[in-house]
Amino acid sequence: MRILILGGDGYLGWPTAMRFSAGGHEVHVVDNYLRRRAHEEVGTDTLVPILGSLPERAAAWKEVSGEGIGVTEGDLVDWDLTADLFRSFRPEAVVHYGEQPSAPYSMRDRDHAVFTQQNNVVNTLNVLWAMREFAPDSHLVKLGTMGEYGTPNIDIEEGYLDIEHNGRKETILYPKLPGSLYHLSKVHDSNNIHFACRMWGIRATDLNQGVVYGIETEQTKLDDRLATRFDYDDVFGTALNRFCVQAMIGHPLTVYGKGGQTRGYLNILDTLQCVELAVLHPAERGEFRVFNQFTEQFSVMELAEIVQRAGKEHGLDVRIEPIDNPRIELEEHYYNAKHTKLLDLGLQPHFLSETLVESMFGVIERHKDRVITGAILPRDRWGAGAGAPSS
Ligand code: NAD
Ligand code: USQ
Repeated sequence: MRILILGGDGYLGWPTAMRFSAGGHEVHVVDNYLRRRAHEEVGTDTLVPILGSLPERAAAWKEVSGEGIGVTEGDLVDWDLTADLFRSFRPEAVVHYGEQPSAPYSMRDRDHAVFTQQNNVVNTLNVLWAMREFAPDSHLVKLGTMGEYGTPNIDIEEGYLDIEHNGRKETILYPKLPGSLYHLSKVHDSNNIHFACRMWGIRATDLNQGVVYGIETEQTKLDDRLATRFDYDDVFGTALNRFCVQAMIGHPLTVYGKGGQTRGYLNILDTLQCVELAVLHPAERGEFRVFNQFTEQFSVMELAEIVQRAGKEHGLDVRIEPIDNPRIELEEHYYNAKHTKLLDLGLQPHFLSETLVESMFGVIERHKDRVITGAILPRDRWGAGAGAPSS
């Protein structure tokens, strides 16, 4: 299959590209290195070193595997670039990771909020338009987020909700109550994609993904030059990845507030598996399919305790020291999100265990001299917060 991977230089995009390439698909990646520039801007860097550009990464992959990955270095907000890309490559599947993915970055100030929404919403709109014009039968597999739903006081369904109102029934898109302007950009994307499916018959799968953890995949392990980025900082690092690095350098685990914030989590190996399942089982013409992509739910405090126990096994003395929550979010809430559709397609989950955390410690230990300690504690706050609910 011809597979176009948008955001192919990222944490998830690069290992996805190698996995599809290893599976015999024709793969082309696009990236404008926004993520690398944003790290420079906030004074942080990936813990695990990565090669300097996509052409270098593709050359290393060719050397190791014998397979080619095509590369375009450019911005999907640029319509001419996006149009040329779709016209020439004519993808059968489009895997869209290419957005600004950090909630704290989007909440820094007005400029970062506007940038995040413009970058994410406009580039996705360009992609939809390019599909309509140049690849109308292709299938969009778009990375959305579980955070689109927020933390409602009822069960979270997979995309849609059946309602009865004044005696009549309807199926509607599940109501969204996201907690950051980044998460909200994903809601806008979902609405635009739904529109494109209804109006133009685009095929789309919105993968509402939980928080990802993990460092290695089958292909990244083949050679140090094939590593993917691994971030632990306050702006781009995600909870479990951060806690593992903190444990390794002897920093108390930064549980925000009461630590009751519950989210869906998944291993990077399962991200790759889920995206592959979605690509190999495309949506119908005009269908807007939504899958909740995670394998387990944890509260932040539960995650911290798992890391603490794994640390003990590894000979580390790990302390948990809750700090003021820089975000405005509920710290104790109901959370029960459905996630059966990917399992129905054949997902074989890799569950979180202390052994797995210990294996992450191994990689982190090799690179711990690279940790920038000034980038551990949160620097961005959600705003004035006066009167804002925190529990
Ligand atoms: P990432 O930042 O490492 O990857 C995204 C890539 O897209 C980056 O390399 C970036 O340079 C590129 N990009 C951004 N805007 C672009 C543009 N306008 N043109 C071209 N390239 C552009 O992030 P990630 O962690 O790999 O996440 C990938 C996707 O999955 C994102 O859409 C994110 O919102 C979503 N997601 C991630 C997680 C997670 O825990 N990592 C969880 C749920 C959803
Ligand atoms: N948290 C802490 N301590 C930390 C870091 C985070 O307690 O040191 C808490 C946060 O307050 C939040 C939870 O852990 O309640 C998750 O935070 P996170 O930074 O790991 O994840 P989040 O900001 O939600 O964003 C990440 C990715 C984003 C993706 C999202 C999936 O960066 O791209 O969309 O996970 S989800 O959370 O399901 O929306």
